[in-house]
Amino acid sequence: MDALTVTQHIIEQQKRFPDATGEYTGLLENIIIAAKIISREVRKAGLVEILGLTGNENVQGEEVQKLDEYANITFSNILGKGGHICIMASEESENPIFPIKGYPSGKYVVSFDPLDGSSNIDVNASIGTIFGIHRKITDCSACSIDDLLQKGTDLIGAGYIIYGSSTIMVYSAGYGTHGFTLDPSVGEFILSHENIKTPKYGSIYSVNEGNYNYWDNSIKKYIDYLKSNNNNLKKPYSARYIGSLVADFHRNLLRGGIFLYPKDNKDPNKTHGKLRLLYEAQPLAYLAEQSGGAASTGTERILDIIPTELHQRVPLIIGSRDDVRIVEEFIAREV
Ligand code: P6P
Repeated sequence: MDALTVTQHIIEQQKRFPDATGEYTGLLENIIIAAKIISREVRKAGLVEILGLTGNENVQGEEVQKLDEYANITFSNILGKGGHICIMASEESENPIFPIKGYPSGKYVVSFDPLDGSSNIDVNASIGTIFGIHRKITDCSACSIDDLLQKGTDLIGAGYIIYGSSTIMVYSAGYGTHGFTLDPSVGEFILSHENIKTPKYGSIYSVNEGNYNYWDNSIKKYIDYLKSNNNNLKKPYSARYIGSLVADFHRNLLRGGIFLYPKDNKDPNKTHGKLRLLYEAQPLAYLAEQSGGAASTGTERILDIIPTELHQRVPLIIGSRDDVRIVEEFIAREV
């Protein structure tokens, strides 16, 4: 197979649109450059004083790691100067982010989590960047939060970069999901996982069982079912939970399985689940469906949700299509 870079792949896909201006390709190039810079810093984090905490808290009330502050600034600056966006949302920023003063505005809207799983940085577990791309829907002179609060079915692209044993960018523009592995010796993302398809059911489940006592009965019954011999496999599923959404999602995307972060009544911030809709659940749901999988709150398709707040949280049940369906059946029975 010829080594195909992510840029060549995007240009190939752009040929589907004869009237394409190249702006979308330009935006993706900005994201790719930001990903390479963040990857470089993640790789050397243990060697320079950017491990540890900044002493600040983000809009979520979570301690901000130096590396995720760096990732947020890198992503915001490169896209904010690139001329392709008119507004952005970041997990690390309470308010929307606009193009940097003196730089042009564009026709795209990007929501991103600059470095998800950052609590794993100091223990060298895989972490990741997640992004979703919409077109603006308001007059650019009045770009507003309405451009950000769009449904996942209106996404025109989404992806993540996982900083693990290697740095891999997984991306879709609506024509399948494809993975590209960064070759540091040439500084290019090379096509390594073409047209990813998730098995329709898996043998892995990913959930923080420490919350078991705080879940709804339907989720408790479902996890008990997975651990029994009475499930669809006729043997217990295997538990795999890294505590880093991108890492858990990436494994299940390739191998099949189910990831759950349901709502729980342990923490008032998690009565709607812990994970955020705009820059975590939506982009990953888009990729899951592009790969033949599914993503739901348990009662509603993630991509159908109309966002109402920038940082709103949702329960997330995502992965193999048949596994997600079974969770929904358990929930429906309890209603
Ligand atoms: P818990 C990381 O902080 C994160 O946002 C996701 O990456 C991850 O899936 C989840 O939280 C882990 O949360 O409550 O299991 O530690």
